[in-house]
Amino acid sequence: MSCKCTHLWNAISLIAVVLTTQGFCASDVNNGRFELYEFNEVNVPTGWQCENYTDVVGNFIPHPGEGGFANWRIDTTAGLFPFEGEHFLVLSTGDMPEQVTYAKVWQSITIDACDKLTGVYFFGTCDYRPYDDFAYIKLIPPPGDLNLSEVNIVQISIPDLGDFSSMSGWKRFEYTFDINQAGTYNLTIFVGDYEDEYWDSYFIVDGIVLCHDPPAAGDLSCDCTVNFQDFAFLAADWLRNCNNPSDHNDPNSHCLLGTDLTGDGPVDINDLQVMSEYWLEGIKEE
Ligand SMILES: [Ca+2]
Ligand SMILES: [Ca+2]
Ligand SMILES: [Ca+2]
Repeated sequence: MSCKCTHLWNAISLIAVVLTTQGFCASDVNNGRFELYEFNEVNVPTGWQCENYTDVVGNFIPHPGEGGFANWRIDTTAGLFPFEGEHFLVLSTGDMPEQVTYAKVWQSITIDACDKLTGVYFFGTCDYRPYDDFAYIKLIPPPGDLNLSEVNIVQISIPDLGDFSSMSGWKRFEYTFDINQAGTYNLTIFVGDYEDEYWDSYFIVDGIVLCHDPPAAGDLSCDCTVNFQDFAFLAADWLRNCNNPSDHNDPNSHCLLGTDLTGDGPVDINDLQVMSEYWLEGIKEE
């Protein structure tokens, strides 16, 4: 092989390594932050397969044709803003009587043991009980894969909130996988009508990442590490009591992100102690 060819071969090998590395990275959540979208009739999120009403927006205000949002806990005039970046995903069950009773997005992801899936969600409804519209985030094994079981990450429905009501803001979720759960799944985000086809419910998500070697606690901002961004959430809630409904449901609190790390109610020195134990642990995922 001539010298020139050797250089060429080395270059091809390098490209192969890069492609292999990128192939590995592709097993992470693709556009889980919903910053990329296709301009269309609605803004379909790049990297996800979609069915029915899906939208990528920078601000969300409920817009029912019927039903109402009298008991929503956010300021429905200002609406909801992104948890991170400039955009997030909105799924809706749809409104007037129609064939459509659900919306969903999904993509294939590969999980390793000890990975942590984290992100934030918001659920709000213009419907009422007992028409218990519901939403979930699940990992669903591909058809025919009998070795893996479904993994429930988030489940919520109208009885969790009350009629014509919503959460008070973004709520953080996290799920750490064990070795028996390692494998390839469809990461599925879904909202559905229950019993009838009337009136909107909305399921809204942002900031979904799969963390490798994550800190065990303290990452409130869903970026796989613990730093001043997380401390800012905790400091803003200082001496609140997240077991107190008025704090828990205050749109200005971050209790839903888990600022009460010890789970005893107050956000205090004990929570700061937990955060400091994991300070700067984890690798920031891009
Ligand atoms: Ca975002
Ligand atoms: Ca963080
Ligand atoms: Ca606490």
